[in-house]
Amino acid sequence: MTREEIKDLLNEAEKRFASEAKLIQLESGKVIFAGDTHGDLEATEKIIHKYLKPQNKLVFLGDYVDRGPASLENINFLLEQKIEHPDSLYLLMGNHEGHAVYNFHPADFWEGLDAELSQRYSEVLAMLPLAVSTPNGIVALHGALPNVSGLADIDKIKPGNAEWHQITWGDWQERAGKFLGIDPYTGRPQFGRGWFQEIMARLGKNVLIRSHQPDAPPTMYGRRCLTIFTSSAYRHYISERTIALVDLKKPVKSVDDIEIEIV
Ligand SMILES: [Mn+2]
Repeated sequence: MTREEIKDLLNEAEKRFASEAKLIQLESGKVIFAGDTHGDLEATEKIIHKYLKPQNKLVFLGDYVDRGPASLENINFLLEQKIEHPDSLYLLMGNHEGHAVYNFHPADFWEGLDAELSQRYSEVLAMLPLAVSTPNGIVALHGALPNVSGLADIDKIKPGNAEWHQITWGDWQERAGKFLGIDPYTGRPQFGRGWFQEIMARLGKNVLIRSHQPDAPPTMYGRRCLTIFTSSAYRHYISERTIALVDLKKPVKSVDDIEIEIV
């Protein structure tokens, strides 16, 4: 794509995201959740070509850029698809889309852009929605659960605030406790079983689908927390790219009610 084409794409995407709430409520059909793709364009294309259909909703859980070989192509392809299929495809925000909001290094995608494009990608990607809710018991987001009193509060979360940081940067640990501190090596906030149970009760949901943490156990907290990851960029942690398929007609009580597929 030329520079002018990229700027046009970002302008169009910006208009689209301006009309979306931070909390996306899906009502019917089959929902396909994809985890972090991190510059793995091949994974993204495979999922889009197989599942982007009128009867499906497709949700990507954030982290489209950095780490993998084709970050620019991956995010541009997803933005084009979003503009073409606004009611079938949803792109949630991950911590890597918030580089300008909360800086980190290394960030090969962001560090490879010039100042003008870096600013435009930052402005547009900071508008991405933060979570998905389904009527059959699921909440989905990038990392950990935010300290909100109910689902409606998610719409009030602003990039950079405490709840935004919990969603986009938060890790889960399979042990007791609520807030377990900041990991000294990664700087990521750590949360335990007590936090999971308390916030899930406030949201009235059974299962959390999230990504962000490729070395996390795939299921935690009595099979109520599912971590999927959909990028080859983390092959040293995970050998398979996973996605999750959910039929909104069936109640979801645990991960056992969700279909996991390898792409
Ligand atoms: Mn992440």
